[in-house]
Amino acid sequence: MIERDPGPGLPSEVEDTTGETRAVPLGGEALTRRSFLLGLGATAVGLGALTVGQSFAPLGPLAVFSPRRPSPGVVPINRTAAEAHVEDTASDTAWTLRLLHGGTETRVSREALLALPRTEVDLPIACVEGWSASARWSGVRMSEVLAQVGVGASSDLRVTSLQPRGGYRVMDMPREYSRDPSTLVALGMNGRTLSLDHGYPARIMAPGRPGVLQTKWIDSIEVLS
Ligand SMILES: Nc1nc2c(c(=O)[nH]1)N[C@H]1C(S)=C(S)[C@@H](COP(=O)(O)O)O[C@H]1N2
Ligand SMILES: [Mo]
Repeated sequence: MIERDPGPGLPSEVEDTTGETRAVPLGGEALTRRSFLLGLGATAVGLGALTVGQSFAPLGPLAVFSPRRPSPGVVPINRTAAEAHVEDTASDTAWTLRLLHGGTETRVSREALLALPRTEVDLPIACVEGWSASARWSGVRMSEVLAQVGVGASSDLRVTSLQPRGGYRVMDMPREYSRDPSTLVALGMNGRTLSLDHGYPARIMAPGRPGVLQTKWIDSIEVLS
């Protein structure tokens, strides 16, 4: 299997200041049909806009001519909201993030999350299927979310997805990640609201973890210890 090291993913190490997204397919990658359409969209802007809506970021000249990143593209969608059976639950305006801590549950609306201090980080999604793609993510630091319910950042967490079943429904996050200032409950990508397929209403983005742990469509965050 071909894998590209995404690096430690620190914000300073990703030179994407344009807000553009670049995918680097590494061969042998089973891109979804939608991702394929996204690729087409890069050369046919009108079609792309119609086809992919929020997921599409127009490519500028820098992306085309950059010698270091010769393959312009977008962040592929590993599994769509439809495929994960979350279209209804994830687009429900009554959605709340459920914070489970010390035997209690606190529900935080998306509006309330948006009202918290916002952080932006450049982080790659590195999928074991053989691609890595960087984007600028905006959201609320995990430490800030935990602080809302009086929980210290240095906590072991269990994150669940709205996804009803499947191996990526539950993700454990050790404290070294939850306390990292780059670990976000992400609400936006490349200057836009997160698209449904990229994890709306909220997803995890953490540095130095494989794509499989960047949980989309968050339902709950449980404080384990
Ligand atoms: N709930 C959920 N989260 C998920 C997945 C999933 O199938 N379900 N796929 C994971 C994998 S394998 C990858 S590589 C990334 C892809 O994120 P993207 O689709 O926004 O690029 O999401 C991760 N988060
Ligand atoms: Mo992945």
